[in-house]
Amino acid sequence: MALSKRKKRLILLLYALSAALLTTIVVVLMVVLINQQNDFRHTFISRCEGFEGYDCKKLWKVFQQAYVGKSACKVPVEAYDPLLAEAPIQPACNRMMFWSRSKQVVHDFTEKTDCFITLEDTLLGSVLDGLSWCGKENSKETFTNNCPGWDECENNPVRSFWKKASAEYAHAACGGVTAMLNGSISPPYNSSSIFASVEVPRLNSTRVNSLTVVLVTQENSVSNCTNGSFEVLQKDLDEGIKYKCKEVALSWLQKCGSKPNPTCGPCW
Ligand code: DVN
Repeated sequence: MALSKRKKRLILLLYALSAALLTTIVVVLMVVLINQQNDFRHTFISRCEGFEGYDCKKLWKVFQQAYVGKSACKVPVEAYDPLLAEAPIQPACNRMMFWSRSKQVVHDFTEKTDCFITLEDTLLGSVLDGLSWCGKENSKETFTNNCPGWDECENNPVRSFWKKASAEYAHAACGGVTAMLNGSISPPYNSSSIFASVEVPRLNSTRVNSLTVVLVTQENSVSNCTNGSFEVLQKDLDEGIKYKCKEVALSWLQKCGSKPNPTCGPCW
């Protein structure tokens, strides 16, 4: 039966409304995506400008070349070679701190004085700390959502960056270095961690003379300096680097770390 004119008009109106709604959704998503990309770029540039002597806009371009237009699981560590060449890690002999499964504790401790630095205090470590990013094939955009998780694939943009930066940080290490590890887990030295798999093997005895492990303990601690994984650590360590381990209570660390320490007297 032929549709009445009224019904035809109603169907056309519904089509028009659906098209308008779809267009609105696409536009809103585009605006959100553009804002997220701009926010990420703005965060990168403004954090970078907190460090003197760097061309932050150039650094942004070099950074993007590592992952933009690439599948988010096909960004190898080497993709960041130009970035680390543009902003190399500056050695800070006797002050370089490594860590593993203790990110909050170590940064709470190091941020209060100039006695120690971590990778996250360097230009690139600071600019990208806590951020997530990726690209995709045939796109010139930086995405910050729906990127692969840390363990989702080996060659994801974030994990490859931290492996590259960690390798360079360890390569630059000199003098006596320190590693703050977590006594509340076992093993405290985990061979699959970045510290064990990337950084320890790159501590070079021609530049590094000692490694002090600061094992942070609490009431629930399950590990101490006799933990078997520290035997593995000593085997992994370049010959000639003196090793020692200190068990330090978190409460003492928080107390000692919060006092002014102009001479950087030891807390352990
Ligand atoms: O020495 C430090 C420092 O130099 C750093 O660059 O590498 C060393 C720490 O890496 P790690 O030994 O692998 O220690 P973690 O605590 O296992 O992992 C360090 C960070 O990698 C974590 O803090 C995670 O970053 P995030 O999410 O806190 O910004 C990330 N990470 C490691 N394993 C992860 C993971 N993120 C998600 N899922 C995982 N399984």
